[in-house]
Amino acid sequence: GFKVINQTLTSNQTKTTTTKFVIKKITDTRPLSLAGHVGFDSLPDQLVNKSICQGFCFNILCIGETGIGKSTLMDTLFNTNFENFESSHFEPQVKLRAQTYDLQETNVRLRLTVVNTVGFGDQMNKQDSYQPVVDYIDKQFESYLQEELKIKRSLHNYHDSRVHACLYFISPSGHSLKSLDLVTMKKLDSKVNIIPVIAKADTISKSELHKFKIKIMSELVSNGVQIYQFPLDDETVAKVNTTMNGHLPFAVVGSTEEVCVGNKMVKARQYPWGVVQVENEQHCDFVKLREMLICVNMEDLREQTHSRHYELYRRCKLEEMGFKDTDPECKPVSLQQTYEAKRQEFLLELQRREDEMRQIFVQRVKEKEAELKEAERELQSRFEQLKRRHAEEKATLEEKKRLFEEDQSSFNKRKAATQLLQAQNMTANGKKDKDRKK
Ligand SMILES: Nc1nc2c(ncn2[C@@H]2O[C@H](COP(=O)(O)OP(=O)(O)OP(=O)(O)O)[C@@H](O)[C@H]2O)c(=O)[nH]1
Ligand SMILES: [Mg+2]
Repeated sequence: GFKVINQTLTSNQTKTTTTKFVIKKITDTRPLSLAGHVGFDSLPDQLVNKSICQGFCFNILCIGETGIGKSTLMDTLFNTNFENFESSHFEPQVKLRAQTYDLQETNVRLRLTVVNTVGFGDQMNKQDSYQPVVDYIDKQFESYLQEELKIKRSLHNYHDSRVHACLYFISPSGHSLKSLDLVTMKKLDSKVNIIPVIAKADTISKSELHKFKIKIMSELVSNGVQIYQFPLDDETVAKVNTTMNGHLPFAVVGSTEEVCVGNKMVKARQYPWGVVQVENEQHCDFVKLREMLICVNMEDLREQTHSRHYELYRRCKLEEMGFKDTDPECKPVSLQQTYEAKRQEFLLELQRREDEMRQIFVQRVKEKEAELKEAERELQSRFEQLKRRHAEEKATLEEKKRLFEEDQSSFNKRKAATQLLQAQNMTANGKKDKDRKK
């Protein structure tokens, strides 16, 4: 089982062509015939039984203006009465309302979640009307991813809330798509399987409807909006799916009212001029939608959601977190390696920060020390100055004291001299008087 593969390699440096032989071992698998019945041909049945046992889950998101017929269509599609709340036209923001129901048809259980937009298209500023829808879809992906990333996962009984199909209700204007429709669908086409439907198709004439469908499809194409295409890989449904892809967007009519047509009660809308039968393919595409959405492609919608839309979300999210399958040189790296590298990076960063903080601390201490020294120096110099001034003042005072004492002593001397003089004068005068008396 060896095979020689002739490979031609172009060397970059020499720009010459060299030929190299690679010997590759081909995996040894050979067809063998069985001598008798073994039993693994029951594997598909085992799978079916297991799935029936587990039950199924399907989530539909209905996007459309208030009162465009979302709830009526859901009731008509599933032949039941879901809880319906009429929305007001005065919601300040677009919201989403999700309700989950357990349905059963023969022995198949289906957990169905219907999510409706509330107040879509009602605000004056419709710039961010798509955002709550995007957020809702992402949030469901995120919950699933978080469950997947858990150590103890319980995906087998996890209630998968990811949106499998998005019915986008186009208003039957017969004119063209609104910019809100295009912007919203463009924002969602990589996140969800979009199935556009023309709502209340009984309000538009046959010829107008035909032109309207063509116009919508060409607008979607020219704006690069990718809507869900019914798959062609399964031969058993390829033919019907091809035909149905050509009928998009489906023009639908919803009604829970029953009208007697012939001798049968049928779902219909009754008008003064006639009856629109919901399940009559001459009247609208309701049956086509039900057939495609529920009977033929429900599993593909579920699968596409997981393998395309969720996969994209997961990839972007993990890349955002820094995980990659290959390094810059295109060599494969494992999760473990990325984790180790990240850990190392984190530790280095921690070390760097610690060093930085330590340096800052040392710097601060130095600064404080210098500040204190400066203050001490200032105090010292003030003290010296005061001491000097004190000494100077003392000297001046002492000088003054000395001068004063000098003054005092010279005064005293003069005083004594005067007193002496006075005394001498007095004695001299007394002698003269005595002499005169004599
Ligand atoms: N002509 C016509 N009217 C319809 C159709 N489907 C629903 N309606 C009517 O439109 C009105 C609103 O229908 P709903 O199904 O409540 O619309 P909605 O989109 O769920 O409305 P909100 O949930 O309040 O936003 C009702 O009076 C329905 O009878 C339809 O296919 N054609
Ligand atoms: Mg409703």
